[in-house]
Amino acid sequence: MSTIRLTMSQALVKFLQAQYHEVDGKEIPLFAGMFAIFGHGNVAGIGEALHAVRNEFPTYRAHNEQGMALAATAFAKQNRRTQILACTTSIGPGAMNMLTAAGVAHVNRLPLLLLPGDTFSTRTPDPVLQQVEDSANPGVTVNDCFRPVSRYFDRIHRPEQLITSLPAAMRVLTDPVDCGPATIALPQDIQAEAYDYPENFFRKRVHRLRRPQADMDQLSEALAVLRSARKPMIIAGGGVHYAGAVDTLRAFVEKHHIPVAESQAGKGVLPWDHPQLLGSIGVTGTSAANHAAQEADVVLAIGTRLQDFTTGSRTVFGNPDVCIIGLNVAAFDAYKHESLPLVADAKTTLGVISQKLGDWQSEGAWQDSVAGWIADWIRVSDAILAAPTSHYLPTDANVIGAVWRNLEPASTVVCAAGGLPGELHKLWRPHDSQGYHLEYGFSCMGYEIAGALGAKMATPDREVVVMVGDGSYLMLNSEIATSVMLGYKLIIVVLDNRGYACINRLQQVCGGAPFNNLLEDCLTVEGGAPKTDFAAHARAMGAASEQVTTIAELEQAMARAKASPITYVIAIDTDAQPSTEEGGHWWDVAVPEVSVREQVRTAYTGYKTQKTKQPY
Ligand SMILES: Cc1ncc(C[n+]2csc(CCOP(=O)(O)OP(=O)(O)O)c2C)c(N)n1
Ligand SMILES: [Mg+2]
Repeated sequence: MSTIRLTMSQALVKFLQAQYHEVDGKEIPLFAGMFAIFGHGNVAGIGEALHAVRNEFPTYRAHNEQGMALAATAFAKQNRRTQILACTTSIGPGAMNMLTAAGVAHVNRLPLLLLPGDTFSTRTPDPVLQQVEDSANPGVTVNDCFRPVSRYFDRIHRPEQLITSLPAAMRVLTDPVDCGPATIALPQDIQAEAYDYPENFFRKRVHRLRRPQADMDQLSEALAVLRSARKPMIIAGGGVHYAGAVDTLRAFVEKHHIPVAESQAGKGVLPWDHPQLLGSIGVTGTSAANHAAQEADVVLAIGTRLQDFTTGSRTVFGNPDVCIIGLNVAAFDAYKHESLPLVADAKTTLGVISQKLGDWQSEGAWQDSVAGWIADWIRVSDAILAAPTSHYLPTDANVIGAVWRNLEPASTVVCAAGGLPGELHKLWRPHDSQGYHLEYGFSCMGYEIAGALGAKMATPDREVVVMVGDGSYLMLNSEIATSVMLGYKLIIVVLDNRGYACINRLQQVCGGAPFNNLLEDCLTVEGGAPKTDFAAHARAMGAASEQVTTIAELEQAMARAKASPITYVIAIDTDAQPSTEEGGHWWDVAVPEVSVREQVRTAYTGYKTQKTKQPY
């Protein structure tokens, strides 16, 4: 057996370079490079290995470990899990900064390879800088925090462990069911240790998407239910995108006339003006989708986790005899909500179902109702998105309308937290399947700008537009500097309503007093919190920027932003109070059972009434 003597770090990087993904018949590198913030615990080992291959395997220097790992997560989401950016950090705080991003990738089932440095395996110099000592368990390090948010976790105590560990990590990263973060903690002494690796370990490996076929019994049961359906609908989730089933779904609904509602992750499966598209469903749903859900007798839920926002905390379906068919590659999801499970790949299975259904279509009367609801919603949302005629403080919806009107079809909007995700879910109108990029599994503040960087790296030819609240911007904005440095141009629209407006609204719906959300309701020095100059802040990081006050000014600024070769930030003051009232659905947020506040007691009475609508 011929061998090659390499450090563990050199072997790791060489292995990553030998991984390929077959996508649409073409082989592309599985790893597009690595984000790295060096420090104690990775600069000497991994740092040296990355430098040696810097011309063929790019290393990207970010500004915040959470930011870079969020960018890597978004990169994988935007390219539909076909390519990955790995992330390496130093030990201690550098490693722990990636924890939140691991949670994001875990919830959203996105491939993310995390390579945090770790303390010495030999322990000879212990305790080292940044080592959290566990007095009872010397084997525990901060990297153990990654276990619950990783789909694969390992710590490399011997260089030869890579030979079994890395292929196992690749399985998780490329598997449609187990997909999520793989964390491989790398003690710094082992990173630098050499070993005679078999050459064969570095052979080219081509990964392909596994497409499990449906079980025959599950398939026949699902077909029987579908054929008996009078008022069927589909809920499309992110799995439709990840299975590459967008075209198949479109052909399916055009043939069988089944309307489609979308979860946050599913939005974009059909262009916004498709005649079968009901739009968003659930808490942030359109009136069309939620009407359909109230009446549907069969719901084909495809590639969705059926989280509470999608199902209105299990109350969006109004028909007591509704049957949900859970078409999902993950049995875990397919069996949720007492669904009839159909555990299989979405693309293949939709094709099979369509063939077996022949020319079966949903009932004409149902199709007519659906068409009416869709037309109503388009009329209503046209009015909401239209340019305002008076000069009041703009709303989120006004800004969304202006941004959308001024973009080319090949644009992607990115968002994650605040009031905007709900507004975008209802109102954004994607022209194609990559037009809408929402992280709403974790709804992680700070994902917006970092995630947009990752999305832009995945699809550099698209205009990537971030819509971000003042709260999320202030939480994590440092990857603006990375976007400028790397030449990945973003358009960032900051909606400054001076605080956590959506939580302020939620607080009051629950009977709470306005408290600690809007800056005016927070403890501050005399005179209140300072007004943040977002345009100046972004300029300080090298972006171009401007502040606008009206929607008309925003529309003009969008033209300058599109023409800008560098990241362009537009800040606009918005009204913290209104959100789109049309559409929407109840959401289960626990209200205090006893309180000195009358408003809370009233809210609790309403809450108890709503709770009775849940099945159990
Ligand atoms: C990391 C993180 N911390 C806290 C929250 C809870 N949270 C959700 S939205 C929000 C406020 C967001 O404020 P902003 O970005 O200004 O948007 P707005 O609500 O004003 O539209 C908070 C605190 C979260 N989703 N993520
Ligand atoms: Mg805000």
